[in-house]
Amino acid sequence: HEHDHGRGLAVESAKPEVARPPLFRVLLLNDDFTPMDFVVEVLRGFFNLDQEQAVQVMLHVHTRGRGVCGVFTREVAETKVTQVNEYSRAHQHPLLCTMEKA
Ligand code: TYC
Repeated sequence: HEHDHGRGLAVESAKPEVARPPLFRVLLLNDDFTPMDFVVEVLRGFFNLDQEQAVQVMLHVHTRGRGVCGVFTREVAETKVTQVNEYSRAHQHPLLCTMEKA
């Protein structure tokens, strides 16, 4: 049906409730060693933040200990965490990325 928008099997139902997926915050943790510029590059490259947003998040993490890079569905969040941690290790930085349920 053209108004079903692919939800399927609900064409003749009355106002079918549609489940929203659980969301997860992806976090960066502070450490004493990772260069600030590297953290900014990670935030720009993996989380699509512009320079100003990336510096703000990096400084928040630096001063508060942890900070949110973005909020995603489980699979996207897991992929971000893995890719950021692999990238940081490949560059020999101890930067840690993790996730928690929003
Ligand atoms: N604390 C680091 C420094 O002084 C910078 C830093 C910021 C490291 C954020 C990790 O998630 C981080 N060079």
